[in-house]
Amino acid sequence: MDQATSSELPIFAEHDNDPRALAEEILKSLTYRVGKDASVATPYDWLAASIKVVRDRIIERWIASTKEAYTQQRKRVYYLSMEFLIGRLMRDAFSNLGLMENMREALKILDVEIDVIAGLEPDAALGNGGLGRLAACFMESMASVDLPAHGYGIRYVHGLFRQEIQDGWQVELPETWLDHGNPWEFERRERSVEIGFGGTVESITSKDGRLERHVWRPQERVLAVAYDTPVVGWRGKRVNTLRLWSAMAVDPILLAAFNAGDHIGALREANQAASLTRVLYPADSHQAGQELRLRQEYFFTAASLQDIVQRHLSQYGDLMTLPDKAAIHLNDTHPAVAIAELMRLLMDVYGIDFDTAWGLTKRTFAYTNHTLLPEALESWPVPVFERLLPRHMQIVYAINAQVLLEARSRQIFDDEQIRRISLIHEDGDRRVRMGNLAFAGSHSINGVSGLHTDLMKQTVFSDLNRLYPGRINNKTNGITPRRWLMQCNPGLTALAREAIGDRFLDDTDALKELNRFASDPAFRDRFAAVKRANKERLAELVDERLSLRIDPSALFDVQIKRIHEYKRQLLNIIEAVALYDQIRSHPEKDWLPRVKFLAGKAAPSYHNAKLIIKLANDVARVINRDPSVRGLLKLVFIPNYSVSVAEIMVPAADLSEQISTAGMEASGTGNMKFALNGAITIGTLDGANVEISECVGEDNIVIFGLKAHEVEETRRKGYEPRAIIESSPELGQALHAISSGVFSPDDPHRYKALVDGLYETDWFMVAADFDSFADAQRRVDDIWRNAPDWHAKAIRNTANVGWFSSDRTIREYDRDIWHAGL
Ligand code: 26V
Repeated sequence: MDQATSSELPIFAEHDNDPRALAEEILKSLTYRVGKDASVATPYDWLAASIKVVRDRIIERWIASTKEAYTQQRKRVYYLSMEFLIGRLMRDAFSNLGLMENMREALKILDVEIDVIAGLEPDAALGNGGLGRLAACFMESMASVDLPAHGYGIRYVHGLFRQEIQDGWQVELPETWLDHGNPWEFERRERSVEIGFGGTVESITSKDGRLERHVWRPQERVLAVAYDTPVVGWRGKRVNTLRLWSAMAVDPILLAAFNAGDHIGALREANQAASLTRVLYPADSHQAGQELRLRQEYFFTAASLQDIVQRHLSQYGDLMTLPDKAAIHLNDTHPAVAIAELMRLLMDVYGIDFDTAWGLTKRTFAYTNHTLLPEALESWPVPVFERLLPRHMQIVYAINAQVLLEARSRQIFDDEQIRRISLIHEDGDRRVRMGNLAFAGSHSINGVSGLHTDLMKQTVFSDLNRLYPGRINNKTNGITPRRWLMQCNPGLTALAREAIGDRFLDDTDALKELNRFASDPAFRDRFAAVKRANKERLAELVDERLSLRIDPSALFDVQIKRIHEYKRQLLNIIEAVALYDQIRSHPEKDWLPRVKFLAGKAAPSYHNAKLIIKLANDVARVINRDPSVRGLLKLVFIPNYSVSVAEIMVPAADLSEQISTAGMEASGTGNMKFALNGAITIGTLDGANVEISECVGEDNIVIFGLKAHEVEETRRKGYEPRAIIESSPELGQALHAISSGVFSPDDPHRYKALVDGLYETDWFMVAADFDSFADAQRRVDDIWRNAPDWHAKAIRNTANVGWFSSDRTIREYDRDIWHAGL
């Protein structure tokens, strides 16, 4: 390219990034931008001052990147997501700009320890789990591979709740990430847009009685105010924008006038408006069902679409070219109402006919599905949808008529299949199926792992896939290696650079060169030393937070993720109980010291998930205090799991637990983070575990349990968990201990219903997989006994999972879906 690229910054002065110059700049920043003198500055002040110094450098590249997309008329990607689980931004920004070490030095000159102030930055926890973290990794990768992209979402005042463990139970407390201000965001009042809700639809007819157009007259209006955060790519190549919308009353003064001088009423209304973006919904497996959730979805979607259409029109002046210049991506169905909203804008505002609008819409949108769990598939009761979005309801009906017409004309579908294709679920209560809307309105529908995509074709979308063949495609998830290797594991990064040079920093496939070091005893020792140091850091955290001493030479066995029955933390805990029993009854055997770590949040309304947390804590209390265990087994539940906690736990893990019921975990991304950091996976052939196994080779992963098709067959033929439990003494004893109150003497029946559920239904096949899991754990023990062999396998994990970089994933999205010309 000979045009101005984002790295050429002719209009800006050169910055001096020498530590001394940076130190001076930080002092100035502290004085003039934070308004403090060094003698009274708090660590928070130093944090703000430091961020602002680096921010200046970011802003310049940000402006240049924005200009480049404009002048080069580049196609832009718009990633619409209800969640962006970003975590901290400081380390990310400093390190992607290559300023980490100089800033460390600069702060040292000022007597400030960078790690101390870095620890003060709150996590931006604007997401629940996998889907939100994926959006954050994608934002970083899109900037890193130089793709002009905008993320659109919601600026929740309260992110995912803070979890406290009180007496072993999860207690949810509000999260307040904005308390000390947010130096990364820029409020853009000038980009505010009005969003309507409710009201009526007027049909305008021409003189000759022909229907001309529809005018939606909303009853309520809320202002969406944009807050922009720069997203810095690797080596500062490009800086993209994450635009989060915040809700506000349209105009309190006007409101008051409108309310005929009723100021209290106006205030109440203003408050109500702002409450729209107050809090993130904390359930990630259950259809929320509340109207507020649908309001949130429409609010951020409509604001984003106005923004996108406005930007396109101001640059190109013609909506016919929208699909050539804009790719709008739906991160799950949460923003799927965007399809109806774009249709409304095209038809009602810009006067485009239905057929043309529908063609443009389909060419513009693409949709990613992230779960097959039926209870997580979104649908809205028609009466709610209609009351809140009357015009969109009409448009959904019109789209549905078109889809059903196409389906019927194919003459290959029976009535039942036609019913399944319909955007409206008609059995009992009528509901709008958001998945079907997203499918119908997109040219591409992708799953997030090979297995998940296959299952999508066979299950939820089998009929739609027959109606619109070729739309479904796979894009196996990825993770950003900047956060999940270079930043969280500087020791391993330094060791790899020494061994194979720097190429892997730009292309993780180059990690393959580490394979030849797997058999090098000296390298293995250094690899083991890095792991050991990471484990010591985690042990310190456990001591600090829980006053519990753990031995860093023990095997660190880690399962960290949302608490869900399908993820089977229960299987893991039951196995710990069985092992505890074995250690006590066979003290003569050569048991290996093991520490089992669990962490994760449960949806506040998810009874069994919360009970599983309590069980983990009850079992931990008993095992950790029992002298007859001689410290050979410890169970640790780390409270308030977050991105920042993961950044400490992932590099410290020896064993990665990825043990979901096969067919239920769409992909998993934690599995990739662990493997990249040299943990061995114990897992089922579920989600991306399948592909991890292919990459690292069967000898370097421990696979157990039923396969997805076997789970399905077993269920179909009639699964009888009781018989299985009765034939497995280890399992039977462990379950008996749990249900009879061995771990809950204060309330012996606490776990009775939970355990009875395993005997009676066991939907997640804990019993079916137990023996296989326990055997697999003993295979893990055997590998661990041979330390050089363990480390060789661990090295091969790091070496062979470079493919799971989200840079690769993003390039595939661009190649097959967005066509933004990478
Ligand atoms: C559903 C709902 C329902 C309404 C209330 C709020 C809410 C929030 C999230 C969800 C969907 C969660 C789906 C999800 O997170 N799926 C995960 O996506 C990861 C990224 O693709 C993938 O690795 C995980 O396997 C998958 O569980």
